Amino acid sequence: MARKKIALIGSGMIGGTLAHLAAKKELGDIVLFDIAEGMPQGKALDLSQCGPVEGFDANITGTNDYADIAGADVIIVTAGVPRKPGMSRDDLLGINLKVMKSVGEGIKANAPDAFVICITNPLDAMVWALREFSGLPHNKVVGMAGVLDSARFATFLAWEFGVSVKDVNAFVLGGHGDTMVPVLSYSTISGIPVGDLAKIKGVDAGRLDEIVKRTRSGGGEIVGLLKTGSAYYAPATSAIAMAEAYLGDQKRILPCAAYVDGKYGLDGLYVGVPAVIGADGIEDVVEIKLSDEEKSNLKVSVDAVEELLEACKGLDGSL
Ligand code: TXD
Repeated sequence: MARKKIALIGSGMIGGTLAHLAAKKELGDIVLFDIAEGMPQGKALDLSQCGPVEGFDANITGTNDYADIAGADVIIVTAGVPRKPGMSRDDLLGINLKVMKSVGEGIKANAPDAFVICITNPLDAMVWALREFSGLPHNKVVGMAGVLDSARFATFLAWEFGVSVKDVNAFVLGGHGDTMVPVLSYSTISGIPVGDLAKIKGVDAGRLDEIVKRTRSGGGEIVGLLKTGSAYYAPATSAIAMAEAYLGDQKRILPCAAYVDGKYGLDGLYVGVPAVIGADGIEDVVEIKLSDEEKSNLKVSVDAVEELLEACKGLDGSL
């Protein structure tokens, strides 16, 4: 059986980390693509030289030519620009929308059978646009945010309760951004609902609220500390978990920005929901019961995503 091929569109901070993780785990051969000339080639060379030390077997190459992603099994997209001081959200949207157009066309022409994981922000709108521009089936295009947001939530819960992070199963729904919905009622520690353990351990509701707020602004907290960029280790490892679920037909239920049409009362848009990832890509979306408050929080989040989609349609007439 031929080795799998992983194409990384965007070879910046997350792209480089993705390549390292994918190589270490020997998920397949890796192609780093970027518009910056020399940079993906340089990173590929540097990463290749980790092989003898770390003992992994993967061919890692860098390119500026979409033809080199041909036949990719998995594509992870981080291409785009980050928001810079003075740039409005709409400015960012306009620039990254154009990037999604070129990436979508590159995928359509060269690797239409791939499972595509989008990471570029604003995530819920970019994954939708990438699907539109690539023309791939909805089950083969997904956004990464929920795995990361739940990992942040789980980290903060583990710290608060003084337990191993391995035992925390934290649950986040909705769009990636300030309106995301960390769902405490579905978050457990070794199967014990967080609310119950909070009572046992004397953690009050106000403290849990603070953890939810910190989760919502988890990305911003890191940007504030790094000053020159955003998080990349945890985003990369989260996307790799999704890629592994697909490549290994694992049927994992992971929170992802998946296409939802019908469930949760939604009418064809990408938003964070628990989704089953297996060999067919997104094989199912799990519709869980929500309290009235969670429902209304999800609505706020979905409204924010819809607003972004309208803005995208205004910026590109083909959408
Ligand atoms: O949870 C999530 N989804 C996220 C999203 C968590 C963290 C960061 N998130 C977003 O990922 C972030 O807001 C960015 O939109 C992406 C990528 O973040 P990264 O930190 O890797 O950004 P870099 O280092 O700026 O890398 C982006 C690369 C850079 O090398 C550019 O030259 C390249 O993208 N780029 C392109 N590549 C291909 N094609 C085009 N058109 C292009 N334009 C820029």
